[in-house]
Amino acid sequence: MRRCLKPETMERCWTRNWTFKVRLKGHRLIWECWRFGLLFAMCFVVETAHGNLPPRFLIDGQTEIVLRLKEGAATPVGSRIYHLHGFDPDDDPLRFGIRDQVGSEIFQIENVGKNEADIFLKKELDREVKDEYSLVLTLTDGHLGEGNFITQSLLLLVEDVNDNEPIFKPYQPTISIREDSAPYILTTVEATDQDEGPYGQVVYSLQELDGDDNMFSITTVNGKGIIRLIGQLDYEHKFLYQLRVMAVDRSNNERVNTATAAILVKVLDVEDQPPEFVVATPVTRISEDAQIGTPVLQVKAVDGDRGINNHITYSITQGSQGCFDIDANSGVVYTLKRLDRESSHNSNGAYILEIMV
Ligand SMILES: [Ca+2]
Ligand SMILES: [Ca+2]
Ligand SMILES: [Ca+2]
Ligand SMILES: [Ca+2]
Repeated sequence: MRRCLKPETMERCWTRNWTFKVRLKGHRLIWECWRFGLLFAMCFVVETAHGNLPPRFLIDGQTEIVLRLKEGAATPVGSRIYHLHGFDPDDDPLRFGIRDQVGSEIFQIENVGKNEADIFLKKELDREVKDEYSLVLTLTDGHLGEGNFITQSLLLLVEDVNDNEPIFKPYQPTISIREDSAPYILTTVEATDQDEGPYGQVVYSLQELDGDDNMFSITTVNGKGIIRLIGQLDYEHKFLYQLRVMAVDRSNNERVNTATAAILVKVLDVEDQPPEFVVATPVTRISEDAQIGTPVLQVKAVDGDRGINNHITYSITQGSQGCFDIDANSGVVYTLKRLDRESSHNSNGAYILEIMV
């Protein structure tokens, strides 16, 4: 440029310089335009994405859907347990679903129309297995992107039904007690019931199977049945009691469930009874010429305490006048010497013997 001294030469140089600058600016212009176009395209894409408005659940201003359903047959499998509504500002068709989690398998969602769905029960509810389900419902309008959903929590509370019977824990089925026992606690039984509240509370009653004597009682204390001996036993009167214990739950507005337990009470004999004669011939006759050792009669006695059955021994305590004796083991009375009907030892030929066992 320093060599362009003449004005026209300078003008030409300036023109070239300007043209160069314009050319330079032209490239930048193209670049800027291209960059602007890219930005515009990106903005357009973003704008298009943001152009969708998300759907929402319509649940009357609640934050959580809470359902209360009775367990068992009271809520049959296949029941429609809830009806869902959704809203989309763009009027997109909606799809409801349920997030896969523990417990979600018992529900089934069926979409109805454009923006509704029904929730059905697929499996019977059992409060004693699971008493509540905390679930997450999903909703999409198809424009939220893969795996993206609007969510809504649903809490299902399973209400109790009296569907369990009391079950007795292992107990002592046979109990032996002495007949001279004073009143005391014989044993304690317990039955458990899985239901809730009164449906699971157990009360006990007692029945004696072949009699109505008030020999035993039962009281319910802290869910247990305390069985007491309250009467005076007598082995010789009765030595076996068959008790039936009934456990009943406290249901007062539904069916009542029961369970029974059988207890056998064996009374042990105590020595409190004298022996008893079971065979005692009141009168017998014998010839006065009978040989010594001739059997005259036989008595038989047993122990009054039948459960003990001690060995019985016999003896003559009075009236033999030296003429009779008795076999201590067999109870056979026999002559000790020759008899004389006219003897002064007897009265009119008769002897009155007193035999003791
Ligand atoms: Ca939408
Ligand atoms: Ca019950
Ligand atoms: Ca129950
Ligand atoms: Ca006895």
